[in-house]
Amino acid sequence: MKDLKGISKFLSLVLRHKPEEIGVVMDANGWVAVDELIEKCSVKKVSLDFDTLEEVVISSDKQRFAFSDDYSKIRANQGHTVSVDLGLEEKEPSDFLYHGTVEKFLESIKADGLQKMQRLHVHLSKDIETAVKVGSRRGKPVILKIHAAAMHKDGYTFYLSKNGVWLCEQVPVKYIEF
Ligand code: HQG
Repeated sequence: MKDLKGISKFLSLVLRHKPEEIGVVMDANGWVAVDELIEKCSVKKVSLDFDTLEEVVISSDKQRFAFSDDYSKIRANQGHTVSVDLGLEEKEPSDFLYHGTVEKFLESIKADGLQKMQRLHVHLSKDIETAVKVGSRRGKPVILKIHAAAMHKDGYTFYLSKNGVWLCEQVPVKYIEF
C-alpha cells in the first residue's frame, strides 16, 4: 500500500514551507511544475508518479493541494510560510468563526490577540468540530470563538481558501471569546 499520508506530509513541507528542500522552483503564486516535482522528489527517495500525486490530491481530507487547470502545476491551497500570492478570495464571514489552540498559548493570545506566527495568515475554522481537530494537533484543544462579523464590520478583511479555511491577518483580543 502506498503511504499517501506520508507523501501528503512531505508535499506540505515542500509546497508550503521549503521548496528548496528538493530544489523545486515555486512561482509567485505558489505553483510548482508537476514534472519537476515528481522528478526532484526522488532526491529525497520519495517515489512519486503522476497517478500517485493525483491520488494524494484527491484523497486529502482537507483538500490541501490543487492542480492548475491543465494539471501542469500544483500548489498548496493554504498554510504557507513562504511568501506567495494565492489570489485569495475576499469574503464576508458569518457571525462567528472558531480557532483551535491549546492552553499554553492562552496567556499570550490574551495579551496580543491571535497572530499569524510563522504562517501568512491566522487560520480560522467555520465550525467548532473543525477547530477541535486543529487544536488537537497540539494537545487538549481549547476553542476560541471569534466575533468575525463584528471584525469584518470594523474593516478587517477575511479570505476563504479554496479548501474552506478562513484566513485573516490577525484577530485583536476584543473579538475573541475565551
Ligand atoms: C498560536 C493545519 C501565542 C495558535 C490546521 C496556534 C490549520 C499564538 C499556533 C493550519 C498567538 C500557530 C494552521 C499568540 C496564535 N501567542 N500563540 N499571540 N496567536 N497562536 O500551525 O491555526 O493539517 O501556524 O493558536 O488544520 O494551529 O497542516 O496555526 O496554535 O488549518 O493542513 O500559534 O494547519 O492544517 O500554529 O494551524 P499554526 P494553526 P494542515
